[in-house]
Amino acid sequence: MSAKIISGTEIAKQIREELKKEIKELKKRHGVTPGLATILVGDDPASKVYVGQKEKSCNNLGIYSEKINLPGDISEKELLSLIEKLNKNSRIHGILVQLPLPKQINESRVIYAIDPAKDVDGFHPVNVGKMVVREKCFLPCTPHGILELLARSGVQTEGAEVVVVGRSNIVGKPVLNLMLQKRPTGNATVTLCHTRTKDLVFHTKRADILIVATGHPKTVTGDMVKEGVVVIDVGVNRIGKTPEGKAILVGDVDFESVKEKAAAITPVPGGVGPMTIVMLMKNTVEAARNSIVE
Ligand code: L34
Repeated sequence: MSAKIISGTEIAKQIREELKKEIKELKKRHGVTPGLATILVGDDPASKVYVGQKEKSCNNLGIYSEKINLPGDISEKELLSLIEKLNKNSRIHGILVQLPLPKQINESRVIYAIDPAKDVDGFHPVNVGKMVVREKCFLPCTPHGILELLARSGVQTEGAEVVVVGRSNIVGKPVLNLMLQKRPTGNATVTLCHTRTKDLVFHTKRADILIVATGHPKTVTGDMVKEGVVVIDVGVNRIGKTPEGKAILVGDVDFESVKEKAAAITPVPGGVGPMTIVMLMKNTVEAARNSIVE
């Protein structure tokens, strides 16, 4: 058996079409154009690509965007004062500070500085807390994108054994939380594995749905999964360059061996990545809508 490929590229396109309509409505009815500020500190090649894609997606949808590139040696104080200004800027509904940040900057101070109403990444502790207790808030883009991918490709999560590998604040922990909630796209039994898990294979073999976000290539191979599993590969690892100088990308899952056993699997590229971007657009539109005083 060879797995069905779950295309994030295709599903993201569907969601973009839905968003285009909403954005038109917002403009027509309320005269509001959603606005996103993206901040990139330094010149990490992967971060540059991701922020570039976010800006491109804004342009494609008719979202106003400000892309701010700061030198890698900028001080934390300067970054915080820029965020203060954006918090007050009424054209900007969403603020995104691309992570990771250089060493001299304390990431959590930066995240705290963002107005939670403009925190379209859903990283501010106010939003994280609201997510956990299920109040209305911005959901983090990658985990929310994963839920949408599953729902829109017809994968049932209710009562499923979901195994997450990786415990980061931006993927593992929030996806664990969303999946265990009693929501139409969750309601699963969830296990989270990490570097201190005693018997990783015991858990991965039990998974109906396996979500892998370890940040390392080939964390999961075909012999570690059961027949018929649905695999979501969150990783994007740059493992070298083609002779033409293009980056070679692989996920956290050994695609070739796992696809022989899986019922469905997301590819890298073209899986979770495009979903992260489109969910950011969705949050930005929501932030703009929330800003309307009726
Ligand atoms: N603040 N920092 C903040 N918010 C985020 O949501 C992110 N993330 C992660 C890193 N730092 C962040 C992203 O945007 C990872 N991430 C991200 C976004 C998009 C893609 C991958 C990671 C993506 O579109 N990947 C393409 C391949 C693009 C390429 O590298 O050439 C894909 O098809 O998977």
